[in-house]
Amino acid sequence: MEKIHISEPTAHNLISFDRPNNQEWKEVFNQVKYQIETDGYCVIQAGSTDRSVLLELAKYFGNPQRSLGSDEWGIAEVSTFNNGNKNILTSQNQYLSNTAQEFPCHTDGAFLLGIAKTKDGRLLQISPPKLVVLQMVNTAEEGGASVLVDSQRVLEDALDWDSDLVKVLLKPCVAYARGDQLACSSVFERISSETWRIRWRYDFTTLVEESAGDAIKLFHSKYISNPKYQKRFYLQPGEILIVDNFRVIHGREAFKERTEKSRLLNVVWIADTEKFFINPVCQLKYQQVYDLYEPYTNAEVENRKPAISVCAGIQLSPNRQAIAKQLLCELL
Ligand SMILES: O=C(O)CCC(=O)C(=O)O
Ligand SMILES: [Fe+2]
Repeated sequence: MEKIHISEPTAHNLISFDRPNNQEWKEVFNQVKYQIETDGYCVIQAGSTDRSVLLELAKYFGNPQRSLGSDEWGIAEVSTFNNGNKNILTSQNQYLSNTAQEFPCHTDGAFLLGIAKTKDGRLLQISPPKLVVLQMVNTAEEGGASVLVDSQRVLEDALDWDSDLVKVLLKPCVAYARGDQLACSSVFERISSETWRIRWRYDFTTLVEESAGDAIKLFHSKYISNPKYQKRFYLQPGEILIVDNFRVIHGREAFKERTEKSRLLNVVWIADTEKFFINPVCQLKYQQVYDLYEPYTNAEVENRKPAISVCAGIQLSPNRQAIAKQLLCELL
């Protein structure tokens, strides 16, 4: 049995394990939790590209959330060969993940804000996943590096230098639209008294109020696409990247395929804490819109492991926290 260790600081936070026993799993997962809460992401060297390893690991962190592109377990394949969801979105080229083009930094599920009916008849809020777990199976011949931007660092600097810009980013002036999904939101949103989160895409799905267009462009050019905030690294086969989807935005560079096999990642979303809705006058009726969100309800999980609860989202230092709260008040 290999000893579990966190390697010397490399391009990324690498934690390795080799089929640990129960006690060691616990130790590994506490390290993983610590890394995600400190840096917003971590990379685990799993030594296997097996889907079962990904699912096994993902289940520790919460409920896998299905999506239009996933299977019943919540695994979505990211590859240029993936036409698993031969629906209208694929034919309209709405899935950047399944091309060899650059996929600009984004949070997954940015366009999600809805309600679905669960199997037991309850109304579940559908929103972006809390964690995104990506398992590299086959690398590209060239390119395809992962790109991460920690929006906590970005927000800290923007609060120090560009408070007028942050004010726009706290306003509900953006929308992300894809197919029949549309989420109207702010870029940064307060999710608890001390925690914030980002929702971000900057491509054909992004819509912004006319008056805020310049601010969003500035935010992208000065912060998100500034190399100072970007971490780039190549995931190796068997490595699993876990990203706090409320804090770290991720993307990948364009790539060139190998002739013999295409680049392939398996991706699992871990759902946010469940939130249910009721009809206060007890007159619940079927609504078509629930069906649109049904594909995003949680996967059924067998042999659930005790969950490791990771605190996701952006945490600010007390003085910046106070500035952000003040800016939010000024919007009202
Ligand atoms: O291809 C990658 O490395 C990442 C893909 C991705 O971010 C996505 O499919 O949402
Ligand atoms: Fe993604």
